[in-house]
Amino acid sequence: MSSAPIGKICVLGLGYIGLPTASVIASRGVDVVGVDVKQDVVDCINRGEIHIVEPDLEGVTASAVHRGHLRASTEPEPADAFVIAVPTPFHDGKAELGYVWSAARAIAPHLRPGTLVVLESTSPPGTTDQMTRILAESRPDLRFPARDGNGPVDVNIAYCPERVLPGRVLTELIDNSRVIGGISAACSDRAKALYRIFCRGDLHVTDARTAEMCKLTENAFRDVNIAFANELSRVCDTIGINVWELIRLANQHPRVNILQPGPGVGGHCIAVDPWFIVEAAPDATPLIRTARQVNDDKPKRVLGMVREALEATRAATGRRPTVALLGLAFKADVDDLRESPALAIAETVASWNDCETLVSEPNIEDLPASLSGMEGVRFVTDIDQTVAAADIVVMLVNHRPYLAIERESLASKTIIDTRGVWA
Ligand code: SAJ
Repeated sequence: MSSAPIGKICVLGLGYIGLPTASVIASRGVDVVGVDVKQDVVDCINRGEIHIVEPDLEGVTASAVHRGHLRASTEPEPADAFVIAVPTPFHDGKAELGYVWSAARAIAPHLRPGTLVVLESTSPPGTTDQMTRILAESRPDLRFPARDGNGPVDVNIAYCPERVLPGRVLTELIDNSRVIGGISAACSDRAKALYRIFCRGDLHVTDARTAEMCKLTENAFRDVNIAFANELSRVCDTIGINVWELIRLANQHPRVNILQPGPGVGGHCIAVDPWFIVEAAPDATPLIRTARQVNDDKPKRVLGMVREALEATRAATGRRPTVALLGLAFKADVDDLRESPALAIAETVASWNDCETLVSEPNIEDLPASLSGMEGVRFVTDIDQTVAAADIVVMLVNHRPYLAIERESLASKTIIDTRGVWA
């Protein structure tokens, strides 16, 4: 094993995780080359700009680029360490690991004795072992680690999942503790040296499969707990109890901490990762699978409420109702629409074409393609005017600007509050 200093790092994938990671490491004075298959992303970063929304990231990236520590490219190049942060989407009941295998094949020619390879992408248990096999096949001239082997190796390999919360990535990247799962103990030690460059949190060492499963477990834990809150909201609707008050009171118990119901669970992590566990052990996961289904069912229930409110308004006024949909993002104060239940609800309401649909989303400039040009749908920016014009107000995302809406302005409206803002 080499304990040579890590002087140059190549980060593959410049998305929501790879770009902040590359920028933060470069801000510590280490040379970083970030690799992405998209030329426009590479060009954007090389200008010192960023292509995603994340507080404070633009300044860190710009300064790293201008000081010459961060560069982007479409091709990997030789480095002391490679960090793979490419997407691992889930389609048709299976994790798609093609981007990980492509990244492994792309870096294989650049490996040399002493190189460290860390996989950060959310992955099913066994992915890091499989990646090691692919690298070993590509480079028979080098010695690779084995789970139970202690012999000398040329390349160290580890799994280290990210844990950062969108919207707080820069602080969490530095302060959160991390789990590092080396293929061998020596690999973990080498990976620790990499994360010590920028991470102030504790670095907990385990094996690669446990680290892979740990990431999935954290997100499945949150999903199951949100499902509990969403199921409670359904129970409360059925028996006529205010779920927000109920949860607030139950949470006074010293060992109870219920999460918040919502319009469904979105984003590219919590709504996806639990399926990796279900795929790994389909017969052992009735709870995790059901939680996913409870959360996936929530947007349909919200749509049922909107449909009812539209019919009641039409019956009472004899005209086409106006509905205001507040928020499209997958959660508060981000611009990310991926897997967003709010967006899915807006798309369905728009497709009915039986109301005027006013769509507000303070974190984007215009309607997304799936809504723009649809009959009866309008993107609005003035929140008070929007509320004033609506018969039905649907609170989908508790973005900060919505918290200033005056209660009195809602007095004559039908309110569907999926976030408990006005509970
Ligand atoms: N949500 C609720 N009720 C709640 C909390 C969240 O309905 O009480 C909804 C949100 O509105 C959103 C979804 O759940 O639609 C997910 O939001 P989130 O804030 O819980 O999580 P993410 O997806 O932004 O980030 C998660 C985090 N994981 C955990 O907290 C266990 C983060 O630390 C991970 O790094 C990230 O997934 C990831 O990349 O895996």
